[in-house]
Amino acid sequence: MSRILITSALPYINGVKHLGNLAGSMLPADVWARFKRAQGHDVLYICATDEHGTPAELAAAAAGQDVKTYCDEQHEVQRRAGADFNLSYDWFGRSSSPQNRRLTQHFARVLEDNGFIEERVDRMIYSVDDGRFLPDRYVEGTCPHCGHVGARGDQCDSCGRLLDPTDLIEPYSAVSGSRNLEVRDTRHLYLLQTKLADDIRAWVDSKADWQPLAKAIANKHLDEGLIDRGITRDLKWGVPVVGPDGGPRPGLEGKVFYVWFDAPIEYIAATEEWAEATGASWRDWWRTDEGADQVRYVQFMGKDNVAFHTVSFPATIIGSGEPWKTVDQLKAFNWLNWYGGKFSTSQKRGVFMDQALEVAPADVWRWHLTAYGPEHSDAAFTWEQFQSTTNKDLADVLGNFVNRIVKFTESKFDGVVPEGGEPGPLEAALQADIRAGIAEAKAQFEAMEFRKACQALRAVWVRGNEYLQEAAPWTALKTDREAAAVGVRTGLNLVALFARLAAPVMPETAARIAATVGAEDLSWPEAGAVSLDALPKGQTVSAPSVLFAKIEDAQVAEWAERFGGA
Ligand code: B3M
Ligand code: ZN
Repeated sequence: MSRILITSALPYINGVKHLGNLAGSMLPADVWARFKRAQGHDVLYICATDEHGTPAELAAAAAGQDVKTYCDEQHEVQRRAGADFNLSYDWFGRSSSPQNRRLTQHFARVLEDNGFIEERVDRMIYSVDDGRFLPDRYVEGTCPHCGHVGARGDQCDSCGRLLDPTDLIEPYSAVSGSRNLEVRDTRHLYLLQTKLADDIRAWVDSKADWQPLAKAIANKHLDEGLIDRGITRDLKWGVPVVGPDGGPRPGLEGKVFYVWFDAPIEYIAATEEWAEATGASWRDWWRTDEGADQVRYVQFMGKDNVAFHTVSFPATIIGSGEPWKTVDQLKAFNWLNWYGGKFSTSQKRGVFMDQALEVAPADVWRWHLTAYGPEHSDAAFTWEQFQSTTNKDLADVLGNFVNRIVKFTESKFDGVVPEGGEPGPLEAALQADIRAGIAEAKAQFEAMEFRKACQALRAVWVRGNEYLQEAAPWTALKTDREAAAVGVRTGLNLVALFARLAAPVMPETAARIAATVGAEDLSWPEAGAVSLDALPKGQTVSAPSVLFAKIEDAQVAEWAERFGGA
């Protein structure tokens, strides 16, 4: 049994996340956390809302609320949305917590002590009409790299490059739209990434296990050359910059840390929040001198977040010179597109987590977004594909199998796991194939190849259906009740097994499936030990109410209309 720390990128506080956010970080992290727990490992899955910076301030202003009230409400909304999707966070924290404030200020202090932070007077965009500086997303304009119009001051959504607001061509204020902008002097703290570049590269090179996408993005940023980055902002909401005595820092009064400086630190701080709430220790998860060297740390995120996790956050950690745990495996996802276009929180395009559950149950979404997610390339969401995968994989293959065999047991075998007969060659062949299928699914889950893992699961379910066709207990029953009993018993054992295999992806339905044959074990099955004759004979079974409802064409039409689609 090993200890596994899992984090998924912290969702910005600015509204319920869309399915693309879910598919690219929280959901695969949850599936993997459940897979690892089901194997008996000690898993700690941490997430939080990312509450600082311009996304929070702009969204609060748009909602007509003060930022604190807005964040309090939205944290609760996101917490509930996660719970409704059965995201099994051990803790869902808040980057605005006192723990994160303390830790962020700590990192800034040690980085400065180590010579990696310096004060600089910088030229920043000031909006005359708004009477304020415009950091990050407060400025929009045209991307100097790809020409995308409407790029934000911190990052271009189109080409993914990190930007500085002064890079933008034809900039305008995101608050007022004003183009009456000036560049003015303002004093800020800079993280001297140039001094840390060699150490960061050596660290990236040492991470042999990272997925290719993460490695490629990290190397691209390192090859382009790191620059020293301003890590403070002229904003009201955030972790305040303080002096050595903890009071306002002369010359930097009223400034806060940049959201991307404090957000990843919240991974640690949220663990501290969890530890304080539960009486556990957080240090043995994060300090390599206190046991965290035994921890395997895995991060999940969309590809736009990779540079921050492979370069910027490591700069903070490495520059601190302190023995913090760093990421061992980083799984990055591409974009889930909405009919070829983009999902967008700010433009409310696509399906959002809360609305999704009005359309279909969590497990149906969880399957679709895991089995057909944007893993190795962007993937386009369409209602037609959602209908087709739900009906085929879930209703026809898995749901139908469970229904058919359990109902047949109820009608012909008194609703109990029957005795009698001996497994023969059909069962032996089945067992060999099932064992191989489970080994394949396990290997793919271990490799964090979610689409392939789901394909392997589906193949096992398909094999079960083939077996039932061959064994045909309904036909055998007419001539040979013993032979029929073997087929039924084997089928019911497959039901219990399928539940265990489905559990990481579809936890609620897995429990329902297991319950149909009176089973409760949802641990991950060890392929070599799988038996198809393990259920107690005489055990009562009972058919489920519909496991997976088929999606009708009329529903697809209705949803396309409601959510806008093609
Ligand atoms: N909130 C960006 C995002 O939601 C950002 C991730 C922070 S991870 C420390 O895409
Ligand atoms: Zn661009």
